[in-house]
Amino acid sequence: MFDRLEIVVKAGDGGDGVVSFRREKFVPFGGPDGGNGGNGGNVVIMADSSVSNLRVFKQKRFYRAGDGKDGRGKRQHGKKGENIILVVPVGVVVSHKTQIGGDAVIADLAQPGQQVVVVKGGRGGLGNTHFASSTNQAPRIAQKGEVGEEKAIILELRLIADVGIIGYPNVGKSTLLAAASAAKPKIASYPFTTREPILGAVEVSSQIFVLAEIPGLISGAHLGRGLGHEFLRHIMRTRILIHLIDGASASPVEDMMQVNAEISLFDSALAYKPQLIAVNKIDLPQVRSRLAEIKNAFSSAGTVALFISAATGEGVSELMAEIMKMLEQVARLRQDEKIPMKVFRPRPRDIGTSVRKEGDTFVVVAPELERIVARTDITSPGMRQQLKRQLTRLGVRRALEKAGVKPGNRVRCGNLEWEWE
Ligand SMILES: Nc1nc2c(ncn2[C@@H]2O[C@H](COP(=O)(O)OP(=O)(O)OP(=O)(O)O)[C@@H](O)[C@H]2O)c(=O)[nH]1
Ligand SMILES: [Mg+2]
Repeated sequence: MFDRLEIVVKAGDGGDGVVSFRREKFVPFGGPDGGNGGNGGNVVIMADSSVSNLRVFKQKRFYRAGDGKDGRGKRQHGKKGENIILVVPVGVVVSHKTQIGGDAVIADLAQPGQQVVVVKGGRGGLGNTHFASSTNQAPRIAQKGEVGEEKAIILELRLIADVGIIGYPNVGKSTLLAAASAAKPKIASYPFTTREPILGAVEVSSQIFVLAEIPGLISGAHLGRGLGHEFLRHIMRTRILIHLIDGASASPVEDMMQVNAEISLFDSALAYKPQLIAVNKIDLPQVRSRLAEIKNAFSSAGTVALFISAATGEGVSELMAEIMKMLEQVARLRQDEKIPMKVFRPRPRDIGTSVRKEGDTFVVVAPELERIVARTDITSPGMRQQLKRQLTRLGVRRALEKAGVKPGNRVRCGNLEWEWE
């Protein structure tokens, strides 16, 4: 199951604006008519219930939206670049790698149709028409298109189940899922029969909840043992856990404690998730004969256990009714909690201006200036003039002077290097 992977997305570059003048017979001074470049396309990620896994992203890792076309004369603006929409299953959490390391969540696509723009296309440059003014009627400047953003994006599929069944291998999780829902998981008398989480819908007095079997929980699962910790992530999304225990085990209470220790090692928040303990396989004579003993052991440990036989169905509907009650309680508790469903787009935080020296060159780090520089055609005197104004406006001039810049020194910002004057 491919449920966490990284892709790289690149938004389209903006088209360049152009310098052009009207040329018509018998019109001696045609005005500027250079059009703007088109904006680059965005990359959008959208959740849709028609897909169930992230397999396609395993094959193709790089996605690029269309570039904007350059503007042309006669005030013709360049065409916009095409957006691309990547369709993912419902339940995908989209995050991106931050520069300081680690991931930052961009969106939790928990509803069908929910979408997020992960990288935005570069803006098209303005044509010279835009720069005409009363004092400059024949501007020879135009902006270059902005470069589209590029990001490493992490897609992570998390199940959306209301209730998760956890427990050691072979305790009867699949059998319980099959008994309570229409799901048909494979059942066998050896551990790790179930290798991927399986969902089933459970109906209790005309209300429905989704139940999931979470496979692969053994000691050391949080370290990647057994099937690894892949599936432990899914538990985090569920609202309640059924903690299933094999009644035939030497020490059911010990089993419970070990599994709980394991999940809280993976994420301490899991220790607080509501749990219902169910002891399974009570149809077996050796289990039935020690029911009272097991019950006492659990109550000495401070918990109450329900007793079921997933194989014969004994106690299963009572267990599900109890779960339904717990779900309603949890829902009531949650009503006050604001669950952020809105898709948001964090903006990178500006880290301000700084200047350092590399040999004889002064290197300026100023995110906003870098963005402007990337869009400036430095060969045009008009744009150089504009750049100078921006240097002052953004406080870069002051920072450079403070660092001791003198006319004739080399200064670099982004990809642009020039001589200080
Ligand atoms: N007697 C009896 N056997 C059961 C019961 N529930 C499950 N079993 C048996 O226990 C074995 C394991 O059952 P599964 O449902 O596959 O267990 P699981 O927890 O899903 O196992 P994995 O997916 O391998 O981790 C099978 O042989 C089942 O027939 C029960 O209530 N009574
Ligand atoms: Mg199973």
